[in-house]
Amino acid sequence: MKISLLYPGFENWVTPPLGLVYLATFLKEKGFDVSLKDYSKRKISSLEVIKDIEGSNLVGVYAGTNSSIFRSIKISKIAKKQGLPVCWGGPHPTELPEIAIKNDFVDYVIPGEGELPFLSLCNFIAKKIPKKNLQGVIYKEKGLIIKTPSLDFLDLDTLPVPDWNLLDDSCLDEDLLTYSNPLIETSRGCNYNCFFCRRPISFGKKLRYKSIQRVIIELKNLKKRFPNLKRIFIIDNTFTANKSRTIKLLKAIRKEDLNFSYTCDTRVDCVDEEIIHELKLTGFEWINFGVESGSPKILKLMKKGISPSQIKKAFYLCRNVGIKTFAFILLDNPSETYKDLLQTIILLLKIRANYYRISFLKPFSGTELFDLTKKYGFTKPESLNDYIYKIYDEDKLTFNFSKIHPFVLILTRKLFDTYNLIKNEGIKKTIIYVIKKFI
Ligand code: B12
Ligand code: SF4
Repeated sequence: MKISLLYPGFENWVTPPLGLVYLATFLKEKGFDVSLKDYSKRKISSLEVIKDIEGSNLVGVYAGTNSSIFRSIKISKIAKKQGLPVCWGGPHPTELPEIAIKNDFVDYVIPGEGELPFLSLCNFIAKKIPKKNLQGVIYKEKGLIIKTPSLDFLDLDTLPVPDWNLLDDSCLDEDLLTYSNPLIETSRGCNYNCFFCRRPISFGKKLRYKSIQRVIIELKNLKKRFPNLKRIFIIDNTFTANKSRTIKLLKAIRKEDLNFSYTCDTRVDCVDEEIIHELKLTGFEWINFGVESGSPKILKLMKKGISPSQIKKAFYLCRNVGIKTFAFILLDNPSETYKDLLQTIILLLKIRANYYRISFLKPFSGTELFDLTKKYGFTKPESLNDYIYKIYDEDKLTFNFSKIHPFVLILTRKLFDTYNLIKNEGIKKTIIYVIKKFI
């Protein structure tokens, strides 16, 4: 039985599909013949897809939450035309399985963690189990949508080490070999409650860690597969959430001759002087923080659980040791006023991040934010077209939940985007100094 896993990617850049590498490795270990194709950095051609899925019994497609979904749709329609069953997984069907399954080019949907449910689907297609034994899979039958019982979250150490050799070489261009950030995951889940976030809903509120030994094996494997690799992006939701485990892991990494530089995501309240020092020693070049807002009122509304002083401290600690900082900010929050925006701008100037990424709030289904925005007339998307209109581009200001004029919000974003382009640190410092004088 042959399974094709297809990653739509983006037309202009490469991001390695870690989720599909996991699925492919897992199924291969279970004895299935699996191929993994990544269509990044090119237009999707029907001929290429048809060739790739030839002889397959099942096609699995990653479906994301932004414009790449159009590419997932295209791939799925091609596969369907070839008479093959199509299964969707990834962030979009995880959030809105009932919309994903409505598409006539999708036969099965697997929300959330994919390994065990996809195995059950493959076993069914291979006629090893009856349909009634499917688990964690949603499908259509006689016009009805059938939801099978969901499965418990996995113990990550039971998964095989991702086999990066399964990744189709066609996307491994210069970017990946020398510059881009292959991903590594050392934990899944998140035990925080930020009101806009689906992560704890999709992957569980309990943090599940891989053993330290296991993470080291994965890092060594990456080095073997991509010998010129320089940077690694650790995609855990909050890499430093458990201080003692993080420090043990960092010390273990330092014992190996890996010579990578690293980027991770974490929270400002999950770092202190000691952790930052350890991260620096291990080769961390960037830390991405969810700053979200400079207004205590908005931070409270978001249930972010952090304060402006914690934000300032975390950025100060990083700057002090020379780790670059990336600040994620969310604007257009319900009840956000000009005063809140000003507090945010002042905080952003004070923290002197190396990069600012301003997004406009988009309510994902199932979140507390989603319930709140119903009061503002926001409704759940009813169809894929509705979803695409409402959600797909976080950079667009589709709504106006705040009390701030859209022009001001867009201008704020544009100003920080422009600031990001300035390479000279001296010029940046002067700009911030001058602006601070005026406000
Ligand atoms: C790396 C990353 C990216 C990278 C690359 C994504 C990639 N190659 O997968 C880039 C930079 C492109 C990116 C962009 C965006 N991202 Co992003 N990204 C991540 C990040 C940090 C890691 C993704 C990852 O590898 N996870 C680990 C793997 C194992 O999980 P996974 O990919 O979800 O795969 C599992 C399941 O989803 C499932 N599965 C996946 N594919 C398939 C296919 C089939 C057939 C089946 C059965 C199952 C299945 O099985 C896998 C194993 O269990 C996550 C946060 C996180 N920690 O996961 C955010 C995250 C996925 N991104 C998010 C967002 C919002 C975006 C953007 C919309 C941002 C923007 N402003 O444009 C875009 C949209 C991209 C897209 N196509 O969806 C959100 C999604 C929110 C949601 N809807 O739930 C997340 C959860 C971050 C967050 N906390 O909000 N992202
Ligand atoms: S934003 Fe980050 S810390 Fe907050 S719930 Fe989501 S993953 Fe967890």
